[in-house]
Amino acid sequence: MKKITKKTYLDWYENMLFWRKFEDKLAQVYINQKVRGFLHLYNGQEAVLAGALHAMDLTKDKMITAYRNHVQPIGMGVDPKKVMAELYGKATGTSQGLGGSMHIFSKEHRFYGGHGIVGGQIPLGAGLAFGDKYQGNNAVTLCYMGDGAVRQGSLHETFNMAMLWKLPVVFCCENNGYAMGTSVERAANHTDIWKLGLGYEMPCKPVDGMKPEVVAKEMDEAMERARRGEGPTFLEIRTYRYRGHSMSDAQHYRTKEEVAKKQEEDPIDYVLHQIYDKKWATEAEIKEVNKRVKDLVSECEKFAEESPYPDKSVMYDVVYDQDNYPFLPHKL
Ligand SMILES: Cc1ncc(C[n+]2csc(CCOP(=O)(O)OP(=O)(O)O)c2C)c(N)n1
Ligand SMILES: [Mg+2]
Repeated sequence: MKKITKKTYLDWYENMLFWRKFEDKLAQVYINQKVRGFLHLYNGQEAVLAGALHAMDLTKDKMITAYRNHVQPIGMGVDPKKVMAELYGKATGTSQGLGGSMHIFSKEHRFYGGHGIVGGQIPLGAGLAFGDKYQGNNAVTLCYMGDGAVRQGSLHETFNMAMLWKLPVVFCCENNGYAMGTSVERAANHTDIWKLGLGYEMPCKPVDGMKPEVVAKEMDEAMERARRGEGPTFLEIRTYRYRGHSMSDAQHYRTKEEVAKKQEEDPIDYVLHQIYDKKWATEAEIKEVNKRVKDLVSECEKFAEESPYPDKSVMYDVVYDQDNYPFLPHKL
């Protein structure tokens, strides 16, 4: 695995803080109705992404996830200004403003969405891995899903084939405790989600998702296994989402005290403590980082605000179009 150094922690702090503040900004502009539709935020889960990115080979590995998908593409290298613009529905967005919150996508950065159907991305993730194996690319796909998605049939069908064909994929369940308002305890008679891998003899284990170095280590082992041709791994990464399922969630299913208790384990505070403990940065240096983060978030907001909406004419350019399937008169 790439070494975890002072620079890793400093980068983790800056990136995770940026993701957090980027999403806080989204929550704010959503309330002001600049961003519409659904909005599912990632606050609290940042260490899962930070650790995974450390283990990935960002020159060739792929990532796919569900609808809680704004910061992952940024981690993969997509310009955050374009992600913000996509959420605003602006022409400068990652999908020209036509995808919106749940559908961030960048083929160039090997980020394959952004999927609204719970569990829908699981077979697609295996498909990406199948493509890489078939073409001999030695790349690995990281396929995220929520604790709700693991109860979908698509996971089980995919696990079977992924093991049968030893596909280079890491299945990563981000167990944040809830699927909308349904807790893991209410959804199934066992709460050790990682054990679902046992039925397929897939290597599997639970992972502390609040510490990026723990995630990085487990993710690295899984990715290396896939790279050696030994097939998939299933990790249940235990984390927590601080905000509601989406912006319209009144959160009657949990108490404020529960959320506050979990926030005591905050992954960004944790990384900052490591930095201060080891004297890797002074308070003044951290203040500079905080300012950089704040400025970049403002830059993203300004870019999105000032960008134009897509021209109405593109509406018909992005629907399915095939010469011998002429039901719709496109390109009016
Ligand atoms: C097939 C399908 N069923 C139901 C829904 C409605 N729905 C949207 S999100 C969600 C909960 C999923 O929770 P989880 O997988 O734990 O992901 P999280 O939101 O916690 O990230 C449900 C039931 C859907 N989008 N797709
Ligand atoms: Mg969940």
